[in-house]
Amino acid sequence: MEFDLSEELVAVRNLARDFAEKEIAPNTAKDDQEHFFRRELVTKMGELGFFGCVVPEEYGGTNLGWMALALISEEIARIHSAIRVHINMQMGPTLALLQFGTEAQKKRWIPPLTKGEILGCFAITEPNAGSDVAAMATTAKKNKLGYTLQGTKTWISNAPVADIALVYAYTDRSQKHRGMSAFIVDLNSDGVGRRTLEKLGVHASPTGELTFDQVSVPTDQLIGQEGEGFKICMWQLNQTRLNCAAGALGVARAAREAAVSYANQREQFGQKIGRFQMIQDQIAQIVVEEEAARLLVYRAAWLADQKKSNNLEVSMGKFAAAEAAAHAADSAFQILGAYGYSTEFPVERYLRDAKSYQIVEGSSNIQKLIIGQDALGYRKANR
Ligand code: GRA
Repeated sequence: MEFDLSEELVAVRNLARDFAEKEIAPNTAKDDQEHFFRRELVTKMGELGFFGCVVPEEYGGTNLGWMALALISEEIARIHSAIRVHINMQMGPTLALLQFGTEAQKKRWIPPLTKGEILGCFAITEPNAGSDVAAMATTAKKNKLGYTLQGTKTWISNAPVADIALVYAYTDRSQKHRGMSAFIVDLNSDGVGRRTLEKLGVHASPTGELTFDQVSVPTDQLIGQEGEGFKICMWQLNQTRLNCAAGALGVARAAREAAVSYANQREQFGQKIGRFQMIQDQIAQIVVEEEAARLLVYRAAWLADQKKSNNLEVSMGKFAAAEAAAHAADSAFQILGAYGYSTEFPVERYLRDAKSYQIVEGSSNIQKLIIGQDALGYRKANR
């Protein structure tokens, strides 16, 4: 068993840390307050190869692996969690194309997504289909030239700005989840509507609704076979979840660092508040939860790099990291008191952003369902 990062991974981590501290940090507070999406950050991350870690060189990637991607996401989310979301919006369509796309589809979309030249997103969630993916109502009806897409997707990260979307829709409702299909949809097509949605946190990553009113999708934009959509969706979610979990680690770390730093400065009752056992209790809890989550997430990434199935390990890592982030942010908030509540300090943002990790990419309850049913032998997570 090896716990040290290779020299290559240390270099990747340092590159991401440097980028986050120099290029993201100066604008973080302003972008959060103004709900501002900084397109040039996507371009720079593309240039640095951040979207190409699990992409072969022939499509413009670096092939450094899942561990590299996890380290990058953690470093970026430590500075600003919303910017971490940009990574997954490029990765969602890229990963589905890599695994299920034709050679022509890979060549068409993966290089520009990897370079950050076009913006991606993935559209699963609908007003009446969140955790229950199969309850979606969007349909893609076959016509002479391809498909006609009809329906509404909501809470889609990047919906207001993306160029293309990986969209899941029913081609045959009677087949239930076996009648779902996956498409790459050009979001500048006729009949596509977009509406921005406001939310508690993750402000610098725009979120919105996508409406498809009789949108034409050419046949060569179907990913995989008709009816493979649910399988593609579950596969894709397992990959993006891992990276999302790495983002949660970054938020947990940022909150823990803020709590420790403040506890070492603030004096009350004649001593640093870190000297009080109740503060030590809170710090100890968040340190251990963060570190336990990190080991779980890194193991899931390591398994992915070994090309071993890791659905169960990803769910464990995502659950642990989301909960660690939310608890660390809540504890930091409490330790900083009024300075935690203040919008002049970042801890209130950590708390707002941390809460998102308990919801997105499969809620904490969905992860527990996957883990619990696997443990009980009802449904194996790794298959
Ligand atoms: O046997 P079969 O052929 O009928 O197939 C079944 C099963 O074997 C079928 O799907 C198969 N399947 C899988 N195949 C491969 C199920 N899971 C997998 C898998 N992991 N890999 C139906 O199975 P089922 O168990 O009856 O399905 P279900 O109960 O409808 O769904 C299971 C589950 C609840 C886990 C699933 O629906 C799920 O993961 N729900 C959560 C949805 C989710 O994560 N949404 C995220 C939205 S995107 C987002 O949040 C973006 C945020 C951006 C960011 O910040 O990163």
